[in-house]
Amino acid sequence: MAPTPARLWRSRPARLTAVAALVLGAGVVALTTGARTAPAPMGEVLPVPVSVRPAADASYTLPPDAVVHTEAGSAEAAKVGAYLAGLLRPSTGYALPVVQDGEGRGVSLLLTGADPVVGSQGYRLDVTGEAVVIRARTGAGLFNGVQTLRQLLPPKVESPTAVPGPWTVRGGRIVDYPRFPYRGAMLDVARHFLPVETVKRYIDRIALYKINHLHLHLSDDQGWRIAVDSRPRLAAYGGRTQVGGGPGGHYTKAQYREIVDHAARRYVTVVPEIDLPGHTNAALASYAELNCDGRARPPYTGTDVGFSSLCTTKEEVHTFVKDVLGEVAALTPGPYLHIGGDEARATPTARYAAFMNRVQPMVAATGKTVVGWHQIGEPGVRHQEGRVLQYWGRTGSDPLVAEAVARGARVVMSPANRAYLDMKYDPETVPGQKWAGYVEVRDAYDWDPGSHLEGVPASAVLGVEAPLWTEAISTEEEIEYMAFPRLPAVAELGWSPGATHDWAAFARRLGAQGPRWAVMGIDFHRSPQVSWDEQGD
Ligand code: TNX
Repeated sequence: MAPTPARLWRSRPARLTAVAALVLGAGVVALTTGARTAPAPMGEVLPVPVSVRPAADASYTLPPDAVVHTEAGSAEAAKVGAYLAGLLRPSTGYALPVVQDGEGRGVSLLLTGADPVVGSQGYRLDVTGEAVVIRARTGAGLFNGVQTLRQLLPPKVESPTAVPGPWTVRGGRIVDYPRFPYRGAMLDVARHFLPVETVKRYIDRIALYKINHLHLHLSDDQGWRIAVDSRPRLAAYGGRTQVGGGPGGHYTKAQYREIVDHAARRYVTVVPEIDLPGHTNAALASYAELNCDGRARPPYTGTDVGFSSLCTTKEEVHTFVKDVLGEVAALTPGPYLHIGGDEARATPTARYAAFMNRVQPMVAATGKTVVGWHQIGEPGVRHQEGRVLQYWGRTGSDPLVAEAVARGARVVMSPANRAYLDMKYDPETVPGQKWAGYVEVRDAYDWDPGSHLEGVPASAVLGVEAPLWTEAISTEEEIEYMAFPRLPAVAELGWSPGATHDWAAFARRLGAQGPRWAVMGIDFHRSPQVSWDEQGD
C-alpha cells in the first residue's frame, strides 16, 4: 500500500528505493506487485492527444544501435534530436548518435510532411514495426512529439542509470496539437528564494506535460530576486530576506539568462514578473526615495499582503519603474512582461489607474506584451494593445474581467480554487495554504477554461497557468508534492480538446504516471481520488 500522503512528501528514502530497485535490475522490478509489463497502449498519454489510431499488431522496439535521424539541414530539428538522445541515453545505455540525414531506421524527427492542422506546436507521430517518425512544422512541435514518445516508452526510461529494456512502443498514429497556445506554471521565487538548479529541474518536469511558459514571480514584499544594474541595492539589499527570515538570495543576470536558456532548449518561454505598485516592500526598503515620506521601509519577512505601495505620484518612481522594466525586458527573449498589479490595497484607486496607464505603455515601449493579474482590468486602466489579464478569482463571473475582454484583453485562467498549486489538497496536507479552499486533483481537473468565466469566451482565453506561491512552501520536495498530480491536470486542460474532458479517463491516465514519477524521484501526492499504478516494468 502507498504510504500516507503526509509522510510521503518528506520521504527522501522513497526516492532512493525506487531508483535502487531499478539499478538492481529486472529481477527486483518484477517482484513488485501489480507490475505492468506490457508497453503503454497508444494514447495513454497525458495530456490526452487529439487523435489516436492504434495499429493493434504493430510495435517498435528500440535496438541497441538505434540512430536518431533529423531533418537534413535543420539546426532546429538537430537540437530536438540531441535533446531526445540525451533523454534516452542514461536509461537505455545506447549510444544513440544523432544524424542530420532525414528519415531513416530508428527515430526520425522531420520538419516536412506534417498535416497543416498540427499548427505551430503540434506534431504527428507514426510508430510502425520498422521505425518511429515524428513530423511537425516547428521545433516546438517536434519537441512536443518527443514528450509523447517519452510517455509511450516504459516509465523506467526516466532512470538516471542504465536498466534493461526492452524499449518498446506500441504501433499506430497520433495527430496532436494544443487547444490553447499558452500553458503555464508559475514559481514564486520571492517569498522563498529558489536556487537556479531547482528552477531548472521544475522546467524539465513541466516540459513533460507540454507546458510551454514559466512565469517567475521575481519581486515581492519579502524579497527582490533579480539583479538590476541601475539599482544595485534591489538585489544586494532587497534580496537578502525571505519569509521566516532565511538568507534569501537573487539571480545575477548571468543566472537569469541560464534559466532562460535552459527553458528555451525545452521550448519553454520565461515570463518575468515585477509586481507593481503593491507587493513592493523589498524595493521600498532598498531605496528610500520610492516612499512618499522619503524614508526606507524596514525589511519584511512575514506573510501579510496588501500593505506596501510605491509612491506612484513621484516622478522618480516612474523613472525607477522604466529602468527596472527596461533591464528585465532586455534580459528576456520571450514576448511577455508581467507587471503584477494585484492586491494594491495601499494604493488609492485613482492613483492605481493613473500609474498603470503610464506603466503599460512603458512595457509596450520595451517591445513586450503586458501581462498583469486581473486587477489591471480596473475600469480606469486603459486597454493596451494585446494585453493579457491573469484571472485568479474564485467565482464564475467577474464584471471587471468581462469588461476588459470586451475592450480587447485576453485572459490566462488561474482560478485560485482550481489552479493554485499552493492550496492544500486536504486537511492533512502539511505544506501550503487554504484561503481558496482545499484543492484535490479532481478540483484541479474538473473545470473548463473556455467557459469558466461569464463574458470570457474560449476565443478570448490565451491559456491556463498553475501558480505556486511560496509563503508556506520552501523546499523542492514540497514543490513537487504540491505540483504533482495537479500540474498535469491543468496541463491537460490547456492542451487537450474540450470534447475529451472525462474525469474517469483522465484519472486512469494519471494513475499510470505514478511509476514514472517514482523513477524520476518525484514524491507526489497519492491522491485517494486516483488508483495509482504500482512501480512496473
Ligand atoms: C494571493 S494570487 C496573492 C499572492 C499570495 C497568494 C497566496 C495573487 C495575485 N496574489 O500575493 O502569495 O494569494 O496563495
